[in-house]
This record gives sequence, C-alpha cells and structure tokens, in this order.
Amino acid sequence: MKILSRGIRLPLAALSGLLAGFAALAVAELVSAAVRPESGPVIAVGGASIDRTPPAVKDWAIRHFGTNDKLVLQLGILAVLALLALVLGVLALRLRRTGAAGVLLFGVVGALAATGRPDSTSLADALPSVAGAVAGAGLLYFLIGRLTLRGGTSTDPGANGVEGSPGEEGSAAEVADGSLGWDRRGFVIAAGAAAAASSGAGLLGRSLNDSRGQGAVASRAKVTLPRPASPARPIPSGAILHTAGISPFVTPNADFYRVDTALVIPKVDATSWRMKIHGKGVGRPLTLTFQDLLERRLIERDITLTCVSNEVGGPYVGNARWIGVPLADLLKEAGVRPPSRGGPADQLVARSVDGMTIGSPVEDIMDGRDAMLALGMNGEPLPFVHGFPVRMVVPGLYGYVSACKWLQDLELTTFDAYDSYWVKRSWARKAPIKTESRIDTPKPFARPKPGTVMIAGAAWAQHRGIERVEVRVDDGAWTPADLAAEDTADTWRQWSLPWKATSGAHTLTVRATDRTGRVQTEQRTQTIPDGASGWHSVVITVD
Ligand SMILES: Nc1nc2c(c(=O)[nH]1)N[C@H]1C(S)=C(S)[C@@H](COP(=O)(O)O)O[C@H]1N2
Ligand SMILES: [Mo]
Repeated sequence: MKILSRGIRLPLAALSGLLAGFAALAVAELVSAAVRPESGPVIAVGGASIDRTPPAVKDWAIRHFGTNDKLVLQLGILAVLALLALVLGVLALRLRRTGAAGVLLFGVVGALAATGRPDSTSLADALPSVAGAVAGAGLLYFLIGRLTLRGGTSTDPGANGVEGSPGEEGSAAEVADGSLGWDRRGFVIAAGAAAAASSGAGLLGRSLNDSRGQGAVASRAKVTLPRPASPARPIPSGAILHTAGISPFVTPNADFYRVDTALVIPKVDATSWRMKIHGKGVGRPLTLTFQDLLERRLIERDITLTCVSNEVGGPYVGNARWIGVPLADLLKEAGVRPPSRGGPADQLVARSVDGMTIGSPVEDIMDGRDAMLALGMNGEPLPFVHGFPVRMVVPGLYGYVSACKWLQDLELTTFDAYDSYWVKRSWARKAPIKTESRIDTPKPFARPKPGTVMIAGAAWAQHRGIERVEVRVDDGAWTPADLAAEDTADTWRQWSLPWKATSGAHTLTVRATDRTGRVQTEQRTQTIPDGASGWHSVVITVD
C-alpha cells in the first residue's frame, strides 16, 4: 500500500484546488458562450468592480495602466482566484465538504455580479457562474477523495517509502489507522483527465465566444458610407504642422484613444440594430434602423474628442473626421423642443448595449452645433472599439457626457429626474471641455543640443476655438507661439515655437487662450468632477 505523507498531501490538495478553479472557469466559459460572453464570472466580477471602483482609484488605474487597465484588472481577478483556489484545496483536505462548499460560494458571487450588471436583462446570466462552481466543487470533492482514500489500492508498491519518509512524524500513526492510503495512479489519472477536460471546455468556450461576433463583423464589412450631403470642408493646408514629434492633426483610428468600461467589446449586428427616441416631451417617438440613418441627410465634420479623465498634458484626446446624422434633426422630427423654447426635457440620456448611460444637455444638442449620431470615423464605419454601429459625438462636451458608444436608446428626461452612470459616481452633471494646451515636443527629460529647438504641440477649446497659445521658458516672459491655421472651432489647433536653447535645465510651459478671451487657468485641479485644469510643463536638459 502506498503511503501518502503530509508533505506531499498538502501540495496535491492545493493542486486539486487549482484544478477545481480552472475547471470552474472553463465550464463557465463554455456556458457563457451559450448565454452571452459578458455573463462569464471573470468579466462579470470585473465589470462589477469597475461599477464600484471609487473615482480616485479609477483615475489612478487609468494613470498607471492606461488602456491596459482592463487587462490588469482581469489578471488581478485571476490571481486572486488562483490564490483562493489553493487555500480551498488545502482546506478541503481537512474539511472536504467545506472546501467544496467554498467553491460554490464563489459561484454565488459570480452569479450575483453577472445578474447585477446594468446590461443584464436575464437571470440566465447567473448560469455560467453556477455551472462552473458546481463542476469545480464536484471536482475538488472527488480529487480530495483520491488523496484520502481508505485502504488504498496501489499498483505501485515499488515506490513505497519514498514519500513516507522517516522524518514525517504523523505518517506512521495515520497509516496505522488505515485512513491515508492513496491511489497515486488514480489521483494522477483523475487530475490529468480533469485538466485535459477543462482545457478542452475552456478552449471550446473561448472559440465559441470569439465567433459570436461574426454576424456583426459581416454587417460592418457590408457597410458603404454614403457621400455626406454636407461634406467637411477640406482641412486648410496651414492647419497641419510637420514638426517632428508633434501629434498628427488627424488621429488615425488605430491610434485613437479608447476609454470605456467594456471588458468585452460589444459586437452589434447593424442589420438588426434598432434605436428608439422617446421620453418627456417627445410628441412622435421614433424607432430607427441603421439603414434609416444611412438614408438620411448626413453631415461630415472634424471634431476633437476629449476624455474628462485626461490629465494636464495627457493622451486622452483625439481628432477625427466623423460622418453622421445631425441629432437635432432627429429630435425635431420627434417633436422635441429645447428648454429655451419651452421643452420639458433638459437632459438627453443615451443608453448603450452594454448598459452605459450618458446624459447630455438638450439645449447644447439643439443649439446649432454639429451634435450627431456618428456612423463613420475617418472614412470607415465606426471601428468596434469606437462604438459600431452608431455612437454620439457632440462638439465641446467631454466624452462621458456626450459620446455614448454602441448606442441603443435615446430618452428625453430631466437632470433632476435622472443621474447617468458617471454622475452617480460623483462626476459633474454638465461638463464642457476646458481650454487646454499640451507640449508634444520636446518630451519630458529630453536632452536636446544647444541651438534652435522646436517646441510644439496642440491646444483645444472645442466649440469656442483657440485664439492664442503662449510659451514660457523658466520664469521668462510669455511668448506667442506660431498658431497653425484653424480647421474649425470644434477641432484642436497645432502650434509651434522655435527656441534658442541654452545649456542647462529648463522648464517649458504652455497656456492657451480661447476665442471667448478666457486664458487657460494656472489653477491645478483634479480630473474629478469636471476635468483637469492647469498649465502643462515639460522639464528638459540642454547639453
Ligand atoms: N458605451 C460606452 N460609451 C462610452 C463610454 C463607455 O464607457 N461606454 N465612455 C465614454 C467616455 S468616458 C469617453 S471619453 C468616450 C471615448 O470614446 P473613444 O473610446 O471612442 O475614444 O466614449 C464615451 N462613450
Ligand atoms: Mo471619458
């Protein structure tokens, strides 16, 4: 009979815990392919943590991990789960039922997270977590059983004594009561089979989940954007500077910043997409298809988008050429009047397929600016990450109060009656974009040679326009920078200034003035509640 010492049982129990956790996640992945990918426990718990992350932590995560914040979050969840699985495995060695029940408890947590997400409409979202937990708990119970078999039936007597080393005090006593014989081959086979089956289930689930979006991908490939009735005017040649190191005037889609809460990028099939416009003061509710939108009067505009989480000097700003349907046209057709003309609704709430809610002032949307339901971005249908098939774009407002992606529903209401997703999380109800400027080159801690150094960057004050940009070296006087031509008041403006660099350390600072005469404030504020302010500086050493 094979004797199993404590020394080897502990790691094998821990391994059993890991295998059980792996099986649970694999089965959950497979079941989530039948329900929907977002219902998987890791995605659900991740989403639920995003919903509950305090703003300061969210900002910290964005600052440190940037667009990788979601990957870091999911890896973190997996690491925690692995640790807990190890612990449950060890616990199950003493208390087999309790260990298995612990695995079930995680299923409950996953199920609650999945059904509690704002985009969850069905209790079926609980299934992946529940099925995974049942599989995991069963496997743990079974494997631990292999480790603690009574009167084992070893077929490997030759190895006797290797694990039952003399140093292991407990062994002899435990063997004496006959409870710790184990079937080594039985355990290895069971563990190996469980690992293989889990891998198979997990891979199958993953590939089914990945292929779910095929209809959406095909529907996007079929879209041909019509010629806009009102094309954008060509970008003036003087609007684009060619200074090395400056951000390109038009941000290519592949480089366009992405900020959203979606752990699974929604894949919406444009052919079955529908959107309703309804709510307070809507005389004629509308239901629109993607085709309806394509057939309407389209406008094409250059608009610079900015995220409220952008730090001074940060990267969450991008400029694209958008094609879409003027939103004011649709609202007028639905019988909506802005508050200034007696309309009862002052807030337009956009809902996305992933449960995001974004509220914008009706007054701003109907004041003549180019607020639109965008269908195209830089000459192609919206990329999936940027909201295919339809998103909102409103010049002059931060994205969290204007730029809902994967749009599904537009409801007219009031700011008093409803707080949107980020407003519930202490961000401001209304958030026009602040006048800001950024030094793109030289980069912080650059070491240029003495002589002429080009200082250059971008400035933005969407919908007001940029009037002036000034640069200061150390505590010197403010010097007007050379402003590139303005494309539109809704786009950022490039600027540059040749500077005779002298040896030593220098601080370069920039500030912009918008067309209303407002000078970018020196006052530093945090991003929360309505956007960071302050001057951007870069420290360099000339040598
Ligand atoms: N559905 C959905 N739409 C969303 C968001 C989101 O999390 N979910 N984030 C908003 C925020 S905060 C910003 S800044 C813009 C960013 O748009 P982009 O990712 O296309 O650059 O999208 C907005 N629209
Ligand atoms: Mo944002």
